[in-house]
Amino acid sequence: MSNTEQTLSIIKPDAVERNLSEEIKEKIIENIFKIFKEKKIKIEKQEAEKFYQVHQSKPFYNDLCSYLSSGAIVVMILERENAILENRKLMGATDPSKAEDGTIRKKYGISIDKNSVHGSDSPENAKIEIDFFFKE
Ligand code: IDP
Ligand code: MG
Repeated sequence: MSNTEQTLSIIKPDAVERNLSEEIKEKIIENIFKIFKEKKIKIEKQEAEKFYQVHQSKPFYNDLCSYLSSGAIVVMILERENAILENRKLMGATDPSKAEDGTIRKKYGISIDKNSVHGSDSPENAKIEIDFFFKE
Protein backbone atom coordinates (compact mmCIF):
# COMPACT_ATOMS: atom_id res chain seq x y z
CA MET A 1 0.00 0.00 0.00
CA SER A 2 1.38 3.40 -0.85
CA ASN A 3 1.89 6.00 1.84
CA THR A 4 2.94 9.27 0.24
CA GLU A 5 3.69 11.77 2.99
CA GLN A 6 5.03 15.26 3.45
CA THR A 7 7.58 16.25 6.07
CA LEU A 8 9.24 19.49 7.06
CA SER A 9 12.96 19.79 6.55
CA ILE A 10 15.20 22.68 7.59
CA ILE A 11 18.75 23.31 6.50
CA LYS A 12 20.11 25.00 9.62
CA PRO A 13 22.34 28.10 9.80
CA ASP A 14 25.62 26.18 10.14
CA ALA A 15 25.04 24.46 6.78
CA VAL A 16 23.60 27.49 4.98
CA GLU A 17 26.56 29.64 6.03
CA ARG A 18 29.01 27.00 4.74
CA ASN A 19 27.17 27.08 1.38
CA LEU A 20 26.06 23.46 1.74
CA SER A 21 22.39 24.00 0.86
CA GLU A 22 22.68 22.88 -2.75
CA GLU A 23 24.75 19.83 -1.86
CA ILE A 24 22.29 18.80 0.85
CA LYS A 25 19.33 19.35 -1.49
CA GLU A 26 21.00 17.14 -4.11
CA LYS A 27 21.37 14.40 -1.52
CA ILE A 28 17.70 14.75 -0.61
CA ILE A 29 16.66 14.54 -4.29
CA GLU A 30 18.94 11.52 -4.85
CA ASN A 31 16.92 9.82 -2.13
CA ILE A 32 13.80 10.26 -4.26
CA PHE A 33 12.23 13.07 -2.29
CA LYS A 34 10.41 15.75 -4.21
CA ILE A 35 10.99 19.27 -2.89
CA PHE A 36 7.36 20.36 -2.90
CA LYS A 37 7.97 23.85 -1.51
CA GLU A 38 11.08 25.68 -0.45
CA LYS A 39 12.09 29.07 0.90
CA LYS A 40 15.20 30.69 2.33
CA ILE A 41 14.36 32.86 5.32
CA LYS A 42 15.71 34.23 8.56
CA ILE A 43 13.50 33.94 11.62
CA GLU A 44 13.29 35.94 14.84
CA LYS A 45 14.22 34.31 18.12
CA GLN A 46 10.57 34.50 19.22
CA GLU A 47 9.57 32.39 16.20
CA ALA A 48 12.30 29.85 16.96
CA GLU A 49 10.97 29.65 20.53
CA LYS A 50 7.55 28.86 19.17
CA PHE A 51 8.86 26.31 16.68
CA TYR A 52 10.88 24.48 19.37
CA GLN A 53 8.19 24.81 22.07
CA VAL A 54 8.30 21.04 22.75
CA HIS A 55 11.86 21.51 24.02
CA GLN A 56 11.16 24.44 26.33
CA SER A 57 12.01 22.52 29.49
CA LYS A 58 15.37 21.33 28.13
CA PRO A 59 18.61 22.94 29.36
CA PHE A 60 19.66 23.64 25.76
CA TYR A 61 16.37 25.38 24.78
CA ASN A 62 17.63 28.96 24.92
CA ASP A 63 20.82 28.23 22.96
CA LEU A 64 18.86 26.16 20.46
CA CYS A 65 16.46 29.04 19.75
CA SER A 66 19.27 31.61 19.54
CA TYR A 67 21.05 29.32 17.13
CA LEU A 68 18.11 28.66 14.77
CA SER A 69 17.49 32.41 14.55
CA SER A 70 21.19 33.29 14.13
CA GLY A 71 21.34 33.14 10.34
CA ALA A 72 19.56 32.17 7.15
CA ILE A 73 17.79 28.81 7.00
CA VAL A 74 16.23 26.88 4.12
CA VAL A 75 12.83 25.39 4.97
CA MET A 76 11.34 22.77 2.69
CA ILE A 77 8.32 20.55 2.39
CA LEU A 78 9.62 17.16 1.24
CA GLU A 79 7.35 14.56 -0.31
CA ARG A 80 7.83 10.86 -0.95
CA GLU A 81 6.72 7.42 0.22
CA ASN A 82 7.12 7.33 4.05
CA ALA A 83 8.75 10.77 3.91
CA ILE A 84 8.87 11.33 7.67
CA LEU A 85 10.75 8.16 8.58
CA GLU A 86 12.86 8.17 5.40
CA ASN A 87 13.99 11.75 6.04
CA ARG A 88 14.91 10.89 9.64
CA LYS A 89 17.01 7.98 8.30
CA LEU A 90 18.69 10.20 5.74
CA MET A 91 19.46 12.82 8.44
CA GLY A 92 21.03 10.36 10.89
CA ALA A 93 21.33 10.60 14.68
CA THR A 94 20.96 13.98 16.44
CA ASP A 95 24.62 13.84 17.48
CA PRO A 96 26.68 13.77 14.25
CA SER A 97 29.43 11.77 15.97
CA LYS A 98 26.88 8.98 16.46
CA ALA A 99 25.27 9.24 13.01
CA GLU A 100 25.72 6.43 10.52
CA ASP A 101 27.87 6.67 7.40
CA GLY A 102 25.98 8.06 4.44
CA THR A 103 23.74 10.30 6.54
CA ILE A 104 23.58 14.08 6.20
CA ARG A 105 24.54 14.72 9.82
CA LYS A 106 27.50 12.33 9.62
CA LYS A 107 28.80 14.07 6.53
CA TYR A 108 28.05 17.72 7.34
CA GLY A 109 27.17 18.04 11.04
CA ILE A 110 29.65 19.84 13.27
CA SER A 111 28.25 19.04 16.73
CA ILE A 112 25.01 18.08 18.49
CA ASP A 113 23.78 21.67 18.30
CA LYS A 114 25.19 22.49 14.85
CA ASN A 115 23.86 19.36 13.20
CA SER A 116 22.95 20.93 9.84
CA VAL A 117 19.36 19.72 9.41
CA HIS A 118 15.98 19.40 11.09
CA GLY A 119 13.28 16.90 10.16
CA SER A 120 9.80 16.29 11.55
CA ASP A 121 9.60 13.22 13.78
CA SER A 122 5.94 12.15 13.43
CA PRO A 123 2.91 12.73 11.18
CA GLU A 124 1.38 15.01 13.83
CA ASN A 125 4.50 17.17 14.08
CA ALA A 126 5.01 17.19 10.31
CA LYS A 127 1.59 18.78 9.90
CA ILE A 128 2.19 21.30 12.69
CA GLU A 129 5.63 22.22 11.36
CA ILE A 130 4.51 22.50 7.71
CA ASP A 131 1.68 24.81 8.79
CA PHE A 132 4.08 26.80 10.96
CA PHE A 133 6.22 27.78 7.97
CA PHE A 134 3.88 27.50 5.00
CA LYS A 135 0.31 28.19 6.09
CA GLU A 136 -1.03 31.05 3.98
P1 IDP B 1 16.35 15.96 16.36
O1 IDP B 1 16.74 17.25 15.69
O2 IDP B 1 17.24 14.84 15.95
O3 IDP B 1 14.89 15.64 16.22
P2 IDP B 1 15.74 16.72 19.09
O4 IDP B 1 15.94 15.84 20.28
O5 IDP B 1 14.35 16.97 18.62
O6 IDP B 1 16.65 16.15 17.92
O7 IDP B 1 16.43 18.10 19.45
C1 IDP B 1 16.21 19.25 18.65
C2 IDP B 1 17.54 19.91 18.41
O8 IDP B 1 18.06 20.37 19.65
C3 IDP B 1 18.63 18.99 17.85
O9 IDP B 1 18.61 18.87 16.45
C4 IDP B 1 19.89 19.68 18.31
O10 IDP B 1 20.25 20.74 17.45
C5 IDP B 1 19.48 20.26 19.66
N1 IDP B 1 19.87 19.37 20.75
C6 IDP B 1 19.34 18.18 21.09
N2 IDP B 1 19.96 17.64 22.15
C7 IDP B 1 20.91 18.53 22.51
C8 IDP B 1 21.88 18.55 23.55
O11 IDP B 1 22.00 17.63 24.37
N3 IDP B 1 22.70 19.66 23.59
C9 IDP B 1 22.59 20.68 22.71
N4 IDP B 1 21.69 20.70 21.72
C10 IDP B 1 20.86 19.64 21.61
MG1 MG C 1 13.22 16.67 16.91
